[in-house]
Amino acid sequence: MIRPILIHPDPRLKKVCDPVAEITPELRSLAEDMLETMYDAPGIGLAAPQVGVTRRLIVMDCIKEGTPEPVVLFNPVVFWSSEDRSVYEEGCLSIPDIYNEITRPAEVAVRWTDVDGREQERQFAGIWATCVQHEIDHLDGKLFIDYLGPLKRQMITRKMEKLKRERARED
Ligand code: K2U
Ligand code: ZN
Repeated sequence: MIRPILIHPDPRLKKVCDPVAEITPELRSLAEDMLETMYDAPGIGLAAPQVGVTRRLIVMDCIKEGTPEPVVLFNPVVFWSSEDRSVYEEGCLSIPDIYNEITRPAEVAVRWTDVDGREQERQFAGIWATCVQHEIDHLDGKLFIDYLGPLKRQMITRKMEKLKRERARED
C-alpha cells in the first residue's frame, strides 16, 4: 500500500535508525510498500524513516526509461568512496519542491543484506551513487539541506512549516 511520506521538520527524519536484526515478513511487506510509494511519488529512492519507520532500510530504482530495476537494501554500508566528486541538483520527497546542488563522491561501494537475507556488494556510479548516498544519509537522520548554509536551511525549514500548516488546514 502507498504510505504517507513525512515532511521536514519531523523528529523521525532526524533519528539515527536502528539496524534490522532479521528480515521478517513484515519488513518484506514494508519494502514492497516503500517501492509502491516511491513509484507513486514519483521518486528514484526512498528511506524507511520517510514513511515513519526508523529502521535501516532503503529502496531505489534510478532507471528512467525501460525495465524498472528495484533494489531493496537492509543495513546498507558504504565501505569505499571515490576521490572524484560529482555535483547533482538534489531534491527530497520529504522536502517537496526544493532543489539544490549537492557535491558527493562520484562512485561508492555499498554492502547490504537483501530481502532473501543474502549479503550483497555493488559499486554505484552516476545517479545511482548520488541516490544511495542520499538514502543512507536519511538512515543517519541527515537531509540534503544539512549540507547547505544555516540561513538557507532555516529558510527552507520555515517554508516547509508553512506548507505543513496549509496542508493541515486542507485536511
Ligand atoms: O530520498 C528521497 O527523498 C528520494 C529522492 C532521492 C534522490 C534525491 C536526490 C538525488 C537522487 C535521488 C528524490 O526525491 S527522488 C525524486 C528525484 C528524481 C530524480 C532526480 C532527483 C530527485
Ligand atoms: Zn530524501
